[in-house]
Amino acid sequence: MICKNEGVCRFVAESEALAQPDQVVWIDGSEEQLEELRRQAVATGEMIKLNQEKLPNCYYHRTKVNDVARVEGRTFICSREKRNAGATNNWMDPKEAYKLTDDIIRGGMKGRTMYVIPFSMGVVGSPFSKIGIEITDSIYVVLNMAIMTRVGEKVLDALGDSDDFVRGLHAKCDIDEEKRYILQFPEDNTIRSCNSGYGGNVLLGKKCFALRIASYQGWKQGWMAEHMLILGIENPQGETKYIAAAFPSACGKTNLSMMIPAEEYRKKGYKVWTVGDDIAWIRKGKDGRFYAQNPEAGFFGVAPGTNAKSNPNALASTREGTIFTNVVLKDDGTVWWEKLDNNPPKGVCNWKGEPWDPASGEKGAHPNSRFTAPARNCPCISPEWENPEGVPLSAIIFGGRRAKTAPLVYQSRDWQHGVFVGSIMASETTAAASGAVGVVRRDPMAMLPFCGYDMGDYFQHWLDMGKTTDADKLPKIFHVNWFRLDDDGNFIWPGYGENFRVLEWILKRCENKVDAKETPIGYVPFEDDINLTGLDYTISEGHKFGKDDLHDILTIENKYWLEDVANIREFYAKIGETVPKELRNELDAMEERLKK
Ligand code: GTP
Ligand code: SPV
Ligand code: MN
Repeated sequence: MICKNEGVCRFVAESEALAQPDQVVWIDGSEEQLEELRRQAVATGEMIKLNQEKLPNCYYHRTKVNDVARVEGRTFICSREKRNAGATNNWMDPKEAYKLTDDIIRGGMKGRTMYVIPFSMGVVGSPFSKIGIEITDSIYVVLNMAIMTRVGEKVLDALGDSDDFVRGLHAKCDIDEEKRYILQFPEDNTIRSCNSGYGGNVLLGKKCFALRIASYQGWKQGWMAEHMLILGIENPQGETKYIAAAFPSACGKTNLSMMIPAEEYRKKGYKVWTVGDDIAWIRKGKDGRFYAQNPEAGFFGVAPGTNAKSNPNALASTREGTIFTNVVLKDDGTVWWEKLDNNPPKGVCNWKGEPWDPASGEKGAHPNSRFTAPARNCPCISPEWENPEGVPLSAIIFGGRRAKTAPLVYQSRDWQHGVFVGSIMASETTAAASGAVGVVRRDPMAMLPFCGYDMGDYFQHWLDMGKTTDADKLPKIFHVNWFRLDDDGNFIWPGYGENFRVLEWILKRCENKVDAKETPIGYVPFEDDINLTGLDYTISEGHKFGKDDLHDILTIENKYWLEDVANIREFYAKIGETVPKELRNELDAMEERLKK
């Protein structure tokens, strides 16, 4: 492969001079080259080839035990001015950041091969796609990037002699967590990542580019990069409406994007189509509506909990050409994780590669173990998923994991109030990032770890996108919570395919086909408007889900919400001066309504 792009050549030459690999290999995107890399990775033990009859072209990988999730504490926005990273991001001066990582990466690829991956976020050649070059010394990264993005020579052809590409440099170094850094330089279109080999830290097209860098680009260029799934809902008449939804990591995006509607709806002929499961790039179309595009080409999904009942489409997506990371490897060369089925394998190793006794109570698969599966494998992939224009959005849904407080669903009063609803999102932390699990934290628009600039400016950008659009063209904004718990810690709402009952209400609201109850926080369904026909769910022994439970999870407890108001004030104060006045007013107004 010959590189004709001066900027790319310079970036590769500089990276080579710094990291000093034994050789440089350009990823051309051919199956032969990828196959040769798989062979090498198997030879060194980096990957294990799985049972090729049961899981054709599937591989297994274990990360280092200290390297199993995103590291938010070691992730930095390196803008020239600290103010532009904002109070919710770690900030490092770019000069200092380059120097720091120069010193860590220098000579770090000695004895290793440096791979150069030209990749496209979005369909190659689409005017809305963006190109990156990821340099890495990890075959695992190359093979994952080849699933998650479009890679190879065709990307360089599409780039031509343009300088508009993201420069990503990843070096494994020694996987030393004390020297692990995930650095974004939004003003330089540059990413640096060292001392990790875990997904979100090293597949630089994903969170680092498609969210942190792209959110900054979107702010400057008038579009949005969001941590959202995109799905299409086809009704029995064959019309499809699209929805995007932002939930924090491990809060149900992949599941919702691939859901199979409850039996009641399937019978009638409703279908759900997946456009994307994690990231949406949203632009205003020629007709003034918002269009969402999935910049990725694969799913990097949470394995535990995925099964033939909860998410058969995700499971089907992983049956070919998939890489499994940190799950349990079985003797027959297949894989297992918690809740895949009720038969934990005996006499096998856990995700760490240590002998594991399922009866010990210890988990076999890491809670953040993942599959990397090609999107095209998904049985319900939308025929529109590679439409370069994206799909028009009828609704945007925000959601979090809240044991209490947030009701099953509510609708915002209008766009501005909807932005407020997104800005006050909160969720219990999960295993997708290192640190404590189950702590409620504010996570606006599910972007707390992914916004590449000041959070207040980001809110303003959301408001501006609305102000410059006709109100009737704007997606309606909702909030959902599938995760309300009873006093014994059981999920009250059945979730998964039954969430379709809520989606139905949302679409009806978008089409003005159903009334709603006004509450201090927004519009909540009248209980009779959530269809419970055919719902058969046992919350706990002897307690089936019924009308009373629906009543509970639709009830707004002013006491809890007033506690939340105090917490939101603190959060806004932390973000600082840049929180738009409109949102502060919304907060005051909500408090007033709650006190009445
Ligand atoms: P990231 O890939 O980290 O961004 O996660 P995600 O938002 O795609 O979450 P995912 O769909 O993988 O779900 C994470 C966990 O939430 C899994 O254990 C699911 O089983 C569980 N989950 C998803 N949807 C529901 C639901 O409707 N109800 C309940 N109770 N659990 C759910
Ligand atoms: C998330 O944590 O939101 C993920 C997984 O989607 S990672 O790619 O690791 O960020
Ligand atoms: Mn995610």
